[in-house]
Amino acid sequence: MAVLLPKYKHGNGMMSKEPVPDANLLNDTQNLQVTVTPDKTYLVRIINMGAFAGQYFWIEDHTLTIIELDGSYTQPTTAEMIYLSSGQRCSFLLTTKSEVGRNYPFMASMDRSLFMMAGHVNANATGWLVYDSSQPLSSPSQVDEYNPIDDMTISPYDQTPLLRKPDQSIRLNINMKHANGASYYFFNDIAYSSPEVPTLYTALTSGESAAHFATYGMPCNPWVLQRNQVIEVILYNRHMTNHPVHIHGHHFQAIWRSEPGGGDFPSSTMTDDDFRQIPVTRDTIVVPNGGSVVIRFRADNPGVWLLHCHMEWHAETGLAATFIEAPLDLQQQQQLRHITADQLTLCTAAGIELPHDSDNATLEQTGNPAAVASESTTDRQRALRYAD
Ligand SMILES: [Cu+2]
Repeated sequence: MAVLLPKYKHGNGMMSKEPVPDANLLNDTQNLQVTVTPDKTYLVRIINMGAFAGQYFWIEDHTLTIIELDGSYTQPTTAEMIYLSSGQRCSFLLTTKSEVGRNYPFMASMDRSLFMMAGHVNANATGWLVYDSSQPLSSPSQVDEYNPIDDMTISPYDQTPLLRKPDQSIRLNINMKHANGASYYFFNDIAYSSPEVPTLYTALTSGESAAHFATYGMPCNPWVLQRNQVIEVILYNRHMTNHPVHIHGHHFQAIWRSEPGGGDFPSSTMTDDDFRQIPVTRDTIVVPNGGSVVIRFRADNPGVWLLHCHMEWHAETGLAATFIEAPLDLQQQQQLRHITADQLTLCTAAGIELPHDSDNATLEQTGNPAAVASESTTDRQRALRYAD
């Protein structure tokens, strides 16, 4: 990533075409063998830890019983195939067959519709459930089409009903552009860039100003959320491929999703009665190309949380926004008086310049904004310019 990212960002013939993986891997290998015994139920946890490609996954002649998505337990739901975008997770129960006598392949197949760059790709990784090591490892059968279960149809284990009547509705348009030889991804025409003062410290040190979005500067695409309100985010994907959008700090309800190419969410004609009444709960959702998705969550977790595309290339070139949730409550909770040594280590690792005078590394919650970075151009100064 560190080698490829500058090339991706600045062209070099790639024209923001994401590097295509050379090969697919299961547990860092190919031809993975998992020994199983008959008549037994296994819990299988699976994560797409890749930076870019979505994955189809299935086990030949076996049914998966999904019980968890992205850390949120679900009603047991059977599926023949699942799709995991980068960053998505799933747990399923797998009951093995009674008879022994052959072994069964399982497959992970990369979603090649995402690939803009031509070239040879070994998109499939095969492994085997090994019932009998004396038997051959047969080749997987061809599939005619990918037909994974629609995650929107899966309901949460606790049957939490739809969060109705959102207090705040946030619209985010996904798009990308080339400019000056570089490529950028946008939510609402803003390509995220990291503020000079980390947003958390701005929230903790700017007193009542922390409750105003302009305090944070537009480059971090800030949205201030009020405590315990129902927040709705409508994601419009104006781009030609899908984007898996992930939020920190919450599981959300995914209450509506269009088909690919399905256009904008018809907000003027939809009411709460038109949504799934017990919607799927997860933290990463695929927003289809040329389509849209509606998610909701309750702002009950004060903090500074990123919402971003889980494809690393896009997150790195701007597809991120910052939710500053209940910042005044956060100030009360954190009672942060000093930047700890741990945090200073993080700053150093992130290349954030520290004040020369160590006394300046003290945060006082006096209502005096941006206490840690009074020099140079600060996030707050940018914000004030914006406010003008
Ligand atoms: Cu993306």
